Amino acid sequence: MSGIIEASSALRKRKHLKRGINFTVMVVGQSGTGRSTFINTLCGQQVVDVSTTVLLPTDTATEVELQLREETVELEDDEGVKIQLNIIDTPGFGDSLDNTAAFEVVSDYVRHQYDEILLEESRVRRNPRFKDGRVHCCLYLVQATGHGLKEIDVEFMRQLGPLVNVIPLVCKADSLTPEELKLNKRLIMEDVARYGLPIYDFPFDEADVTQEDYDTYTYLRSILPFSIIGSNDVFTQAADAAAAGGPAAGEPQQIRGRKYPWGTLDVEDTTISDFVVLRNALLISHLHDLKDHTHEILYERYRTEALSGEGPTSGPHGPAVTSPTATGATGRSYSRVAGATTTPSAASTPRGEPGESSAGAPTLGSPAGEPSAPGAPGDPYTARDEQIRLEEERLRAFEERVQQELQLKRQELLARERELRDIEARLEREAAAAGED
Ligand SMILES: Nc1nc2c(ncn2[C@@H]2O[C@H](COP(=O)(O)OP(=O)(O)O)[C@@H](O)[C@H]2O)c(=O)[nH]1
Ligand SMILES: [Mg+2]
Repeated sequence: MSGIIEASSALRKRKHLKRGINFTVMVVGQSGTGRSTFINTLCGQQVVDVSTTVLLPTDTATEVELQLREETVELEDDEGVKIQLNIIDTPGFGDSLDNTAAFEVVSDYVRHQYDEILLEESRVRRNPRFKDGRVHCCLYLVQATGHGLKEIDVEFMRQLGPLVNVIPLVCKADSLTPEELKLNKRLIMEDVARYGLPIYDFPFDEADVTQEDYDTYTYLRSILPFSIIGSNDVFTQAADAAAAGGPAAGEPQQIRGRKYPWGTLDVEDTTISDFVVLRNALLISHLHDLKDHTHEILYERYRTEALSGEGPTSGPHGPAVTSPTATGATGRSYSRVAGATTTPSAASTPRGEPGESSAGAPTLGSPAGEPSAPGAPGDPYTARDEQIRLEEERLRAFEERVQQELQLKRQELLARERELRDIEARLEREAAAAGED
């Protein structure tokens, strides 16, 4: 079946061959589920140091700060297609008793990227160096338990599903027997259906796809959630004599695997996990689908709601994320700023109510018990004022940026003028010296 996935690499757009494709994936899951190991496995290199993803407890014992740690890796496949893979790890996720704040950090980050695009779109002159930081896919790691989803899983997918392409994974698939894994997958999908969780289930337009693509889509849907096995270790071992098309029998072969007392397991073995299928879908066959879905459906909905001032998506989300700070040669790190997580309205407007996943904008006058604006629960007038305030804030931020740009341009011109004057003076001096000779 993986042949079908590989064959559909024809879907890839050739124009990206030279330029490289920018693709952003966020990996979310409770600590210990194997997030970092999965990232290293996906990238085929040590991108995240497993031992240094230390959890930093904050002032209270039950609160653990969630960090968003971004790394960029350049991947190139055998056809020379380059992918700038931005991968965001989420150390600290799910480690608090109350995970509301962690959900907010993630959703604020996603919204912030949309806000940046919105702002960029409204510029008279585009910034040629603008980087589209939108998250194209959020891989959500569900613990392999043999049961269905836990409350934290349901809540996360419910809240983030309308904003970003969430794909559920069952991690550490090697800890379940094949039957247990099958049951685990079925129970997870039953929960997804029961709670109406808006996951990315490889949607497609039947009228628009070839038979081959149709088979790929339906196959990918049928194996959701993808089961994965991760490893940080690469071993050299003799190739399996039965391996068709691979190195000759007996020839040493590098495998990324896990060593057990009874033997070594290859994470790329398609008979024991869906890792290779997932990697191909993510980085080859469905990379553009994920990007298109992000732009055409998710961002478009966000944009409509933000500009019409409707729904929970309105309002700037900039303060949620600190500006990027260098964490080394490869990456950037975002961490939550205490006390400056969201604007009051964005934080207090309830999100993720059942049914919210549809494009319909939830009303601003919030349901009972949930304040829609500070100090005035459910008051539509206060909500309207709040909305106006947010719009004003957005405009102010925009104005500030324009001012900064102007200032920069002015300084550039002044510097240029000084340079020209210097050149002029030097030429005059040289001419005078030449005259004296
Ligand atoms: N059995 C098994 N263990 C795994 C797998 N992936 C990661 N681990 C182990 O789980 C532990 C936590 O992994 P890590 O990647 O640090 O998890 P994180 O806290 O979610 O980033 C480490 O000891 C890993 O070796 C897997 O697929 N199977
Ligand atoms: Mg980690």
